[in-house]
Amino acid sequence: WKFVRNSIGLFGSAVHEGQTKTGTELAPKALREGGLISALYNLGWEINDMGDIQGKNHEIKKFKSQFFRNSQQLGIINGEISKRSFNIASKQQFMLNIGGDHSVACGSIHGLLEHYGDELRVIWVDAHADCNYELGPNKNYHGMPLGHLYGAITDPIKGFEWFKNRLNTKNIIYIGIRDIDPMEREFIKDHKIVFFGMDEIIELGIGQVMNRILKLFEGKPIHVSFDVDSIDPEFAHGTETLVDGGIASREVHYLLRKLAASRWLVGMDLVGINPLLEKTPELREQFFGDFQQIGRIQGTQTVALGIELIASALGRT
Ligand code: 5AB
Ligand code: MN
Ligand code: MN
Ligand code: MN
Repeated sequence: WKFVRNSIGLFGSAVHEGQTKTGTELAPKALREGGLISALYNLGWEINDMGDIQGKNHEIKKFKSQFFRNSQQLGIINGEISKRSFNIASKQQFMLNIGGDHSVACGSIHGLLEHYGDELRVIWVDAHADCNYELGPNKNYHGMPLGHLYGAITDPIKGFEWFKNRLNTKNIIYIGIRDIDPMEREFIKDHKIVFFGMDEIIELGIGQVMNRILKLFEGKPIHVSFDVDSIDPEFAHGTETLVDGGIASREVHYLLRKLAASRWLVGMDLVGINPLLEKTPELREQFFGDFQQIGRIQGTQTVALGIELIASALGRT
């Protein structure tokens, strides 16, 4: 693989349909208005901005035979994401997918698998394992994209007719997980999936964790799927599934800088930011969708942190 890249293929996945709260669909706009593009430009990247995929444009009024909540709609959206991700990878560009909830990682990873095949390695940074199947506990697809990519969901799902690539469980490593459902726990154990939970991060230190990961994935194209709920709520509270006892902000920056320095990083999802959850109900009501106002007033810390994290992953030292 030719790892030297000078341009980024970027798109937003304005999607909240993988769970029940609205707000994650506003994150691409918030990150753009917060200065994402100029931050990347200042790092010397050429940027091919493809704009945002709007979940709501695919609204299908009647969900007759849905497998999980909004399954048909998520199938159509992820099909589009997969196509974009594949095209970006084919052009030797860095694939940057701005979510949205974590349901959008199905498409981005599927598209990268199309190009890199079994060589692709995935680092999943998250408080959760996101590998439920058979509906999981909540029927929410944001907790299932990996279950789907691992091939554990075998039912054909309307909207997902394009879905064919599988992610080998040997080719993924989890970092930061600390809230796992029984079905996921069994699956991870049965498939001996490598993970560094919070205990391992504390015991080994993030430096040793990254050494081990980079040794295991040496010379392979790596994609990082980054859910902001991996971070301790102290630093990132604008997300819907807060789990206490998470990774510190300085440690996730280090993790991403290490990946950037390896030069093997070929893609990133940044998911889970919900700008509305940082606001008081009154402010949310008053300034719904108006990020310039919201940004001026208060509390876009998680959006700002998101921009910083992407910069770390894209070579800021
Ligand atoms: B996230 C839970 N495991 O399946 C489920 O935020 C939570 O993308 C999933 O990591 C969290 O509903 C999904 C309980
Ligand atoms: Mn997740
Ligand atoms: Mn999560
Ligand atoms: Mn979450």
